[in-house]
Amino acid sequence: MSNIGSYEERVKDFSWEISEKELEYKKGDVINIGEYCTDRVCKMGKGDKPALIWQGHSGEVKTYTFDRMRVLTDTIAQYLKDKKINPGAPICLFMDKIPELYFSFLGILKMGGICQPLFSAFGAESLFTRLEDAGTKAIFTQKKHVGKIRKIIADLPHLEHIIVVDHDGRKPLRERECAFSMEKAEAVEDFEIYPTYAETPSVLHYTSGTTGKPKGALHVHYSLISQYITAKYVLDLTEEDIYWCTADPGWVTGTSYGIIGPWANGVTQCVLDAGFRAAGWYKFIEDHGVTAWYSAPTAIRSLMREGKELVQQHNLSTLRHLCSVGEPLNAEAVLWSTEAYGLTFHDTFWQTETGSIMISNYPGMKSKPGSMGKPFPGISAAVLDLETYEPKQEAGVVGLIAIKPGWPSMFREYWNNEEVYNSKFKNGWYICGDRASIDEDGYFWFVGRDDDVINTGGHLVGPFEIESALLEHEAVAESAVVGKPDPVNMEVVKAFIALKPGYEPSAGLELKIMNHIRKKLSPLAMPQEIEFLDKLPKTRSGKIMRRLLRAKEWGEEIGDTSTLEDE
Ligand code: 6R9
Repeated sequence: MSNIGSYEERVKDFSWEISEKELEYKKGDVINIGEYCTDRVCKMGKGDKPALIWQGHSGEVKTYTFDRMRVLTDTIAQYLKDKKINPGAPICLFMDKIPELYFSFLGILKMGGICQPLFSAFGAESLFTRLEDAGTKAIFTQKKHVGKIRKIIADLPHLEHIIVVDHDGRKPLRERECAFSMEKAEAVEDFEIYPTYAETPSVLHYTSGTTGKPKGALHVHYSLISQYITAKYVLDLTEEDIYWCTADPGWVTGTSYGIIGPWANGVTQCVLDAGFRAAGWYKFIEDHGVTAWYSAPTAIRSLMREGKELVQQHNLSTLRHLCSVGEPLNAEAVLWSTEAYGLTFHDTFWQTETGSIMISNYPGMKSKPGSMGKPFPGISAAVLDLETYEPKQEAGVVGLIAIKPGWPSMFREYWNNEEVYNSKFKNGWYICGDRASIDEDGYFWFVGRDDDVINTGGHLVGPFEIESALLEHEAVAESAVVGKPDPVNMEVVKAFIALKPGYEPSAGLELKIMNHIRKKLSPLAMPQEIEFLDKLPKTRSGKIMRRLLRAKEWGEEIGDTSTLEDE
C-alpha cells in the first residue's frame, strides 16, 4: 500500500485553503519525491540497506538505512504539519552537510512544502535577499548559524519558525525559535504523505544573474523522472554502488544528484561534511569503498596539484565511474585522471534551471576529452545563431547553447519574476546563457558564458550582488566586479574600486573591504584581488564597461570601445 492515498482524504486535516493554483497542479497522478526516495525503496525490500553513510569533520561516522531514513523523514514531516506550516510554503534549509539537512529536504517534500536549500556559508545579507524574495515561512538551521538569522529577522515578518536542530538547552531561544531533534523526537512511522502532483512545486534553488537579485528557479515533483533516469544512465548508478557526490545541497548538484537521483534509485550514498583536503578525500574513498564519484573541475584541479604520489598511497581500487560538472573540464584533467586513477572523468553539462543533466559523456559512447559530450537521449539541444536564434547547421561554428523545452525537470518559473523567465525563451528554445560549438560527430564543445556571471569553482556569482555590497562600504564610491583567470577555481572575483574623497588605497583597506564582502555575502563572493582606480571606465550612457575590465584580465582583445565615455 502506498502512503499516498486519495487527494481528498489527505488534504482534509491540513489547515489551509486549497488555492486555485493548487487545483491547476492537480493533474495526472500523485507523485512525491520524498515518498519515492524512502517508502518506495523500503517497499521494494531494501529497508535494511544503508541509504546514507555520513562522516563529520572530526571523523565520526553515522549510517542510516532506508528504513531509518523513512522514519526520520516522516518524523520531520509530522513536526512541520503539527506546527501548522502549510503545504506549498517555502521552507529553507540553512545547515552544514549534516544528516538533518538531507532528511529535512525529504521531510519537507513529504508534507508538501517547497524546499529552499541555501549554503550555510552565506552571510546575513545573502541570506536575507533570498528569504525575503521567497517569502520563506520556516528555516531549519544549526545553533552555529542562528546568529546570522537573528540579525535579519526583524525585517522578515513572514519567517514564522526558526527550527534549531541541535539546540542543547544551554542558551535560551528567542522569539520564533524552536528546538527540534529528529533523533530524539517521538518517531513517526506512518506519516500520511501529502498528495503532490507532477506539477506541484518541490524545490526552489536560487541562482545568480548578471543584474538584479538572485533568481529563484522553481522545480516540481515531476523533475524526479529526469533525475532518476540520468542518475541511472549518466552517473551509471547501480544496486551495488557506493556513491559519493561532493556537492553541497546549497547547489543544485547537491540536491538533484546528492539526494533525489541516487535515493530514487535506492543507491547507498556517502557524505563528507568536511572541507577539502586531498588526502582526506582519498581516505574517505578508501574507507567507504566509494565506487561512483560525482565532483567538479575545481576539485579535480586541486587533486592534480597534489600529484599522483598521493594517489598511490591510497587504495582507490573500488572506484569505477567518475563524472564532473559545473565548469569546463579541460582535456588535461581528463587525461590526468586516466593516468592517476586509471579512469576518465566524464563531463556533464546542465544548470540550476535544467534540473538534470542535459549534455554529457555517458557510458556506452566514445568520450572525447575536452568535449561536454552529447545531449542525453530525449533531450533536443542545439547551438543557435546569436542574432536569429536559428540552429546552426555547420559543424564547428560557435552559437548559444539552447534546449527544446518540455523535459520533466525543467524549471517552471523564476519565483516572482515572470519577465526574466520569459526572456530565457527565444524562437521556441530555452537559452542557457552559454556558448558552444558542435563538431561533425554531434559533440558539444564549451566556449564560455554569454553574460557577466562569474563561475568560481563551479559556483555562479553575480557581479551585481557584490557590487551592491561593495557600495555599502564607507570608503567605496564606485565598483565593478569581474572574473579573473585562476589555475584552480577557473575564475575568481576581482573588484575594481574608485574610492571616496578622503580615502587612500592601502593593503589594510583592501583587506577590510574583502572581509566586508566575506561576512555580508559569502567566502565565494569575496574578491581575491582589489584594484583601486581613479575612476571606472564607463559608456556614454553611464554604464560601467565590465567587458573591458574583464578583457584586460583575460588578455583578450578589448573590442569595440566606441561607446566609452572618454573616447
Ligand atoms: C549544475 C550547475 C550552470 C552553469 C552553466 C555553465 C556552467 C555547468 C558545465 C559548465 C562547462 C560543464 N557549467 N556545467 N560549463 N562545462 N560541464 O552547474 O548549475 O550552478 O546553475 O551553473 O555552469 O556556465 O550555465 P549552475
